Amino acid sequence: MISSRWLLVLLLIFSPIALAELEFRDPWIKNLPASVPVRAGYMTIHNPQSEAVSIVSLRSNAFAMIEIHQTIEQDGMMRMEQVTGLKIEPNSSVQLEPGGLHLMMMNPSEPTQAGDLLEIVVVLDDGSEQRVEMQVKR
Ligand SMILES: [Cu+2]
Repeated sequence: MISSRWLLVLLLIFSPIALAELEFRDPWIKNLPASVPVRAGYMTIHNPQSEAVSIVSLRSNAFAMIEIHQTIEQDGMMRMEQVTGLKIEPNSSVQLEPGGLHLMMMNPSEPTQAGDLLEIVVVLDDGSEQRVEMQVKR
């Protein structure tokens, strides 16, 4: 007979996790020379759940700061604007790609090289965190 303590452990292991889980597809960072203090990061973020999820912040040991930016055209000039709270609707995806939304990754702690795998932490609006490995590409 299973003791109630073991039953509790089994329930904890097999119960569905209520926290938000996003899927991060093809996360990569465009490499730049060491003299350039920022990198841009791209990926497709998919929310497979039935409720919207927002990314409230990002951090990494590999960068001093990470922001979400949107590239916009204004009066024929391209410029970037910070996005606070990137919302991903239920059962849909948001594309971070060159010329559009991107991660602005500032002041790498070490020079980056093509092939590097750099981990970032994505903080969601329910307080949960997800780790994402991003590959540096040329
Ligand atoms: Cu930017």
